[in-house]
Amino acid sequence: MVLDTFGDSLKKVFSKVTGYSLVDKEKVEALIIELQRALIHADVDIELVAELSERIKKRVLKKELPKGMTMKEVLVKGLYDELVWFLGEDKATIDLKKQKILLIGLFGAGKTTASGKIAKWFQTRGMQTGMVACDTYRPAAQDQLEQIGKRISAPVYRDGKKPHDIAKNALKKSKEGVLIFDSAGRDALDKELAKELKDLSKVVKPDNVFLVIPAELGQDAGKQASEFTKLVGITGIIITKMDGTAKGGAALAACRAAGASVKFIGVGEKVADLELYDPKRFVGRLIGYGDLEGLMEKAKEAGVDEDAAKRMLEGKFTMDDFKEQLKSMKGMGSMSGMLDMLPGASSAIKKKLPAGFMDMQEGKMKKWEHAINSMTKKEREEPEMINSTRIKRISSGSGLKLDEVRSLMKSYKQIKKVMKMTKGGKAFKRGPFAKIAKQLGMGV
Ligand SMILES: Nc1nc2c(ncn2[C@@H]2O[C@H](COP(=O)(O)OP(=O)(O)OP(=O)(O)O)[C@@H](O)[C@H]2O)c(=O)[nH]1
Ligand SMILES: [Mg+2]
Repeated sequence: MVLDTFGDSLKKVFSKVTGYSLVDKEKVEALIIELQRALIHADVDIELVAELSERIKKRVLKKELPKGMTMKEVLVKGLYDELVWFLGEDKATIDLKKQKILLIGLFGAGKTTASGKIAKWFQTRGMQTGMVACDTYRPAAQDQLEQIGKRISAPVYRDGKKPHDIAKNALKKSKEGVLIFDSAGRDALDKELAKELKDLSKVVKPDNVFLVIPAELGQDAGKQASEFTKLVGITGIIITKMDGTAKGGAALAACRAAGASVKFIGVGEKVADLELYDPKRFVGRLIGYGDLEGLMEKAKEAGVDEDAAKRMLEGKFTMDDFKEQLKSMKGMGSMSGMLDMLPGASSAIKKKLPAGFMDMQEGKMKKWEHAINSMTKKEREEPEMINSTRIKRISSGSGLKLDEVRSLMKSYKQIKKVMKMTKGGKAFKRGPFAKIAKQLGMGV
């Protein structure tokens, strides 16, 4: 299936990984292949894709996992962090001080539009801003800038014949703290354009030279960034038209790889459609999560408690494990998730579960949790010791009827039996359960 956008395919990769119960080496490798496909489809340079894959593998497939983290959590965090790194790592910053900004780039990149957007950006941060129309190459260019100036109430300077004359006059006349110089484009960075920009730069002495690149350039953005850096020098990049292409991610990654920092992204045609570039925010938006915390929560929800899985494999199933299962069932059937990992669980074993267990009502679950909380530590660890006297005490301690505590005990025993059925059986030698056992260092 061909996916429409980079974001859609990344969302698919992340929703797959957050949905996993347990993660093993094979799953990590399969997932990286899927990510590679998504990146290459979005025009990311193959070498960069390989580099990113290696970084993720190195981080996730380590012998020792960070303390307190499951492999799945390491994978989710690793994917997120490495993608952020891939797309630029740090949030861009722009000093809110008096400055001259020169915008350069090829034909139609979005320079004139970006001039207005940046002017607006500084205005909304309380700074007076003017624009200078240095594009004498395209006939209507100065009128275009003047119209934008009118819309945002910013003066536009255009007196003079040659670009550097216009710049000189503007520098004499203007009083605004921030001056933005719009320059002419060409089909390519030829000698003529390079000379024009150098001359302009000599007069303006800009604090910032921003190269404007349209996102649809994809991986070629990197080449352009290097070329301009070499011939005229830049202090940052503005990637425009991020709203209209799936190649924006590729353009961002290519710029980072070329050592250039992306300062702004243009996300529409209007003057307000400009954002200071923040890779974390960008990745968050691509994968549909505001932040890493939200993503990790989601990953935990569908995950399996590896300690509990280990105890299950050892045939142990305490009242605390039972309580954990009850809790996670509230979130969305992790009990069935766990049982799904047991071969044959779907039919034979599930039939042996207490009636209605898989879709137990919240009210009953809460009551059972209260009852378990009323048990002593020893009772929770060895529920077999709970006799009728203890049941009476638990009942009065938790406010449950005697019958309700008895039904809890009955369900617990039935489930424990199911857990035991898997131990020593075929389940251990083949199928996904065996894989989990191996991953937990308990291979048989
Ligand atoms: N969708 C979208 N369109 C944009 C964006 N930025 C610019 N455009 C459009 O791209 C076209 C070219 O923009 P300009 O600002 O004129 O580009 P330029 O680099 O000044 O072009 P030249 O002066 O001819 O070299 C215009 O139609 C803009 O409306 C953006 O972020 N999103
Ligand atoms: Mg222009």
